[in-house]
Amino acid sequence: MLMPAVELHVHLEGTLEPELIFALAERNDVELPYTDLDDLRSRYSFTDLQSFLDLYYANMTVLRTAADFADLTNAYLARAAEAGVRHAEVFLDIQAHTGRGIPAAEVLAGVTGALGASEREHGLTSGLIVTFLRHLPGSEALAALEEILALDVPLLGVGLCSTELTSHASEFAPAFDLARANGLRLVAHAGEEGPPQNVTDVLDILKVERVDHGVRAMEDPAVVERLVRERVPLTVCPLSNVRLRVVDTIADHPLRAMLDAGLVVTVNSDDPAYFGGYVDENLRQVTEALDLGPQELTTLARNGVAAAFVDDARRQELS
Ligand code: ES4
Ligand code: ZN
Repeated sequence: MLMPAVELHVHLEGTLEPELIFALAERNDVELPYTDLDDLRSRYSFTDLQSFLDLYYANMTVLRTAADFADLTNAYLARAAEAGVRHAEVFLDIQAHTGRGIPAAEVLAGVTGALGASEREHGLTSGLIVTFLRHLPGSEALAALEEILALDVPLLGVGLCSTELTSHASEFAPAFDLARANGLRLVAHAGEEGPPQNVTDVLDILKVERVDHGVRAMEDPAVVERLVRERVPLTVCPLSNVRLRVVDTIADHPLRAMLDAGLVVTVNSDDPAYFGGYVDENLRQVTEALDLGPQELTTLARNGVAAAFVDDARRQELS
């Protein structure tokens, strides 16, 4: 199968597999509220985004040291390499860790150490995008970015995730303005559970260069027309959308309609440890359910390369 060479929408904490949760709990003496692996796995059934986020944040308590974050990152990189990924841009919810007392420097030492060795150790290039949590105040996003910038670690960009339903994008404009002033690349989740207007807002107010998910943009032809005209990439995550009930089944996924509309869509895994598969499995399932052919698969691969935040030389290599 034609595999896309890049992954642009994956939350590092969403790659935390049940086995690693138990191993890290043991290493760090963290008491888990699950009797065993099967008990934990039985909870991976979600009714909406929030029901997933509750478990996702709870499981992060096992991540405590730089070594834990390095192990998590290396496990993802190894699995991505296996899927044929040659360039990955990974999200990190830094506030979910600093908020429970883990210093940003500890988290970032583990993550950036592993990412910095990704080419040598796993054969893929990578970049880090720190994602602000939309359920927390915009002032905390700004403070988090100020703290990270002072640490002077390698950083590709910033993003925005968590629930779209309880805040306005404008709250995060100061953080995104500071990121832009520091030459960082900008992305945001929008149009996942929220309406098409949220997609317009992150483009106009936060000036993002890519939209994460964006599937609900399909409800507004004017928004679709703009995204096509401006060639704004949308990082779509099919299995995530099914598991979080954004769409009913994989066969109902709008990916083919999005391609047919001329949108610059890519296929990604989001939180693969929770949603039933890494990027290869996402692609396999949409290919089968939507009967995608070589033309669509080539377009998806090309879109990924075009949407990646890489220099011209690397883009050429990935093409
Ligand atoms: C997320 Cl699927 C999804 N949507 C929004 N925020 C997130 N954080 C982690 N996964
Ligand atoms: Zn996401």
